[in-house]
Amino acid sequence: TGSVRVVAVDLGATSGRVTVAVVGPETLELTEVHRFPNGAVEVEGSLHWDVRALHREILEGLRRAAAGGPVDGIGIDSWAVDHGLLDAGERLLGDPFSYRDSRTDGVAARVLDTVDAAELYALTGVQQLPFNTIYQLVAAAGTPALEQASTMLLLPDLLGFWLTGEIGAEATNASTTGLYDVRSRTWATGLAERVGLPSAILPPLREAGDRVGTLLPDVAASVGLPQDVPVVAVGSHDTASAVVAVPAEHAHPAYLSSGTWSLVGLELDEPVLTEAARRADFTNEGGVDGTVRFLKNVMGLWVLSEALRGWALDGVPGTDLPAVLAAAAAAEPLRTVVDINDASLLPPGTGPTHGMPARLAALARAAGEPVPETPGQVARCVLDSLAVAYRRHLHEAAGLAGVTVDVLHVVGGGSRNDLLCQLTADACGVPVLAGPAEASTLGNVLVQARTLGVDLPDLAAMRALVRRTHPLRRFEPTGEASVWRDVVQRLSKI
Ligand code: LFR
Repeated sequence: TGSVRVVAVDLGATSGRVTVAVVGPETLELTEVHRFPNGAVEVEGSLHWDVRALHREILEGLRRAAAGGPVDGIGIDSWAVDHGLLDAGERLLGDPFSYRDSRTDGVAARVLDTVDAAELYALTGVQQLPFNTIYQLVAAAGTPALEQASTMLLLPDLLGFWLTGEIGAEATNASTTGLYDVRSRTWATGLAERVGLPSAILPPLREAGDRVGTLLPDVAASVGLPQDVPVVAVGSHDTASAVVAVPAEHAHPAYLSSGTWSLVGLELDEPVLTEAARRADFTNEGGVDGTVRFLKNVMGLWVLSEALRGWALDGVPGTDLPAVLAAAAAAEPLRTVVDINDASLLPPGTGPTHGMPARLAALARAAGEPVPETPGQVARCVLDSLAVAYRRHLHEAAGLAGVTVDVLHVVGGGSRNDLLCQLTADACGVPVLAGPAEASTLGNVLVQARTLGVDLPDLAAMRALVRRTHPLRRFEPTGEASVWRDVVQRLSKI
């Protein structure tokens, strides 16, 4: 096959995108055909995703893609861990919860009373995040939804099911659930049963690159595509797809996938399941082609975007993103540094006590740091604190895996943020190669193209194509490395 025309659906926590891509051995062209806002919806005190609205937007995107020419394949990726439950008749039982919902508070601690943390890590290799699917499902114990559930589908698999009628779980995303055996690459069914979950709800696994199925007749008719268009399983965890498109030249690249979350780490061949890795709370998520994404979840640009949302609601002048970033660039460097991974920053919130600026002020006060007052100071505090976290975790990852890092690839929307890229280079003490911004979509279409017969045999070939077609921007480290060393120390005393 020379080249193919495929559709990528890439769903993020704040927006979704449908993109048409022409992919060939020397071609990688993207055209975004549909973009729509997304966000968790609060219903009776709980945070949910409106997955039926997402389905409708996917259909709209497919319609627009179909209007522009033939479609050879469709792939879906989204954020991880969240899921829907289907009953025996394959109907969705309630609206899927958002991972930022508070119902999982305290659940991990309860599970860790039953299963030893070291044993859990040896089996699953994942970071302790309160919203890991295992904890979400344990939180649902005794609810009608879980009692009636016959299948659990992660969100990209649920949306793919609505296109094809096929049930399954793509492995990169399954690896984030905390119910997946990182070494055998199968569901950890014994673990599920031990924590009181019905392991029968875990659907058959599929690998990125497998064909999911073809379009259901009514779906095909409604979007104007033939029924035989295949839906291809891509790295359905958005971070897995983003890592596919890291334009690295060498094995074991260091990357920062920068968006709502900042995922900082390395691509490895084998998981690192040592006690040191567990204590450092690193995750070993599954990558495309059997690779391991050895990384740390950092709270990310979520903190800034949630602050921006609050300022907009309060009508604070001069707080659009460009204005706030300009003010941050002009603000005093490293004035306030906080632990950006503090659990208090996870839930959404606005207003004088629950807003991000108020929560950052509370962290600053507790740490004896000056409280950020202006929007520019708040944004600078977030960016400086992110950069400090990247430094720390990049060094940890390199040490734990025994890998030397001489360049850091920054991909995802955050790679467009010049100030953050420069601070990242300064903090980490290595050059930053920024781009591509649309990494998840690129990884999605590259894997589809290979399945459909395009000559892109492995990750190296896919990355070489990204390098040939997407210019990167380079940020050299500036300033004194000792400054950042001292800040890491200042932070670790807190
Ligand atoms: C990024 C991401 C992270 C995952 C978080 C929650 O979009 O997928 O990798 O930990 O969202 O699902």
